[in-house]
Amino acid sequence: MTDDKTISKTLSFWLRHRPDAAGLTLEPAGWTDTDSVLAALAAERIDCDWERLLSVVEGSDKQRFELSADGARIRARQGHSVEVELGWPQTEPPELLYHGTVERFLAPIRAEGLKPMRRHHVHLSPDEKTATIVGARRGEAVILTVRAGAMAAAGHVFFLTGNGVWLTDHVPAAFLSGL
Ligand code: HQG
Repeated sequence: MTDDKTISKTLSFWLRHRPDAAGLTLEPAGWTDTDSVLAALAAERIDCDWERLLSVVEGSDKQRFELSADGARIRARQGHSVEVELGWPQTEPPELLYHGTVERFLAPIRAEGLKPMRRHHVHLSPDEKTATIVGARRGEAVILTVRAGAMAAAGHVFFLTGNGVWLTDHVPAAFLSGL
């Protein structure tokens, strides 16, 4: 049986980056038809019926996916490289947010701040523990502290996703400590 991680990775790839690879079309807010996703999984010989999909969505450690109330549509909550307007509310950030990265990125971050790289936004964590998990995906985590309150006072805007990730366009190095 296909494991949950394979299903989750396949969904992330299609719903964030390459809907065309599965013959899917995303609506402006990133939604697509759940039945089409199930059909695309079947076409890839990935063993996943509706119950399984629901359990992958609900069991996702980071709550990466969201189903519409009637289950007819599904989307990724964030992390897209395709153009989507997710509509997360602009939210006043706490005084401090955190970003987990690794040593080898510190020199460019010092020079140009945090950039979205291949995503639409810079992703920030509400606490150091979460940032450590994010950074550790790439090696030994280095935690940068973001003076989010000061950024907001300077006119930067923040969005809060349904699964607690803070998004912003760019964090200038002047608002970072730990570099
Ligand atoms: C780094 C995962 C060079 C940045 C995670 C990071 C998170 C720079 C990498 C979510 C830079 C981008 C987001 C600059 C930033 N020069 N490197 N100027 N500015 N970077 O994956 O924050 O599994 O796009 O430090 O758990 O690591 O996808 O962002 O190391 O929640 O659901 O460039 O993705 O969630 O990497 O992770 P990413 P991230 P999912």
